[in-house]
Amino acid sequence: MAGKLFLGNRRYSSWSLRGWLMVRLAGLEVDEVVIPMSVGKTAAITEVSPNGLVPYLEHEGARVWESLAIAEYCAELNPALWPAGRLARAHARAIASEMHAGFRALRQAMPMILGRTIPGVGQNPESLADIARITQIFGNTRTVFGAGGPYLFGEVFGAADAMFAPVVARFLIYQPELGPVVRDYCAAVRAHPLVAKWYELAAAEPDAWLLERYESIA
Ligand SMILES: N[C@@H](CCC(=O)N[C@@H](CS)C(=O)NCC(=O)O)C(=O)O
Repeated sequence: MAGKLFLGNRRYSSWSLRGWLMVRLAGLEVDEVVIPMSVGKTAAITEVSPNGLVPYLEHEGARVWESLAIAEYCAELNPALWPAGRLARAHARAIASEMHAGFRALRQAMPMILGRTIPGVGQNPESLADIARITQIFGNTRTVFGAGGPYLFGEVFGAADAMFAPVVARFLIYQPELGPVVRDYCAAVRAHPLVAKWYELAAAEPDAWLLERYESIA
């Protein structure tokens, strides 16, 4: 193997899902090291990762942390992670950056807990404002760039889709009111073979990794 990809456990680690999708889309041959997360800082993550966070990638001498940097590294090896046209590529980078930098209210109110369905939980004015902006992004991107396939930029599931995959997971868990375009996009992302594989691996994680803090949300 050409390196290692450090991840948090799949049930909860939304940023790890992004990094893992990038690495798998680029076809990097790396060992996966899954670290069960604690509430607060996880000592085993702090020990291995330069910024104390996962995902963290070591590949052929490169050390890459931050999911967006992992996306760019992977796109150097497989340029199809970003769409081909200049305008589409600019838009993809803009929405991926907006995701990386923002939507804190949504992320805090609706943590990713794969395998749960808790409709209506987590809705407050701030999280609903984030959802409104995200659905605007999905709708606008699909309309302008999405012809020819079910993903944001059409046929190819790329880095922008990977950045938003954990948001799709949250929409499926918390089921806020969504229009048909967004519902169809969510279904397409959930059905993507890599996303399906992540859910499968999450479901196989040991019960000892469950955290009361998340599991008690109802
Ligand atoms: N900005 C970072 C965020 C990464 C992040 O917050 N990861 C969480 C897990 S989803 C983490 O490592 N938390 C620290 C811990 O659990 O100790 C990125 O884009 O990769």
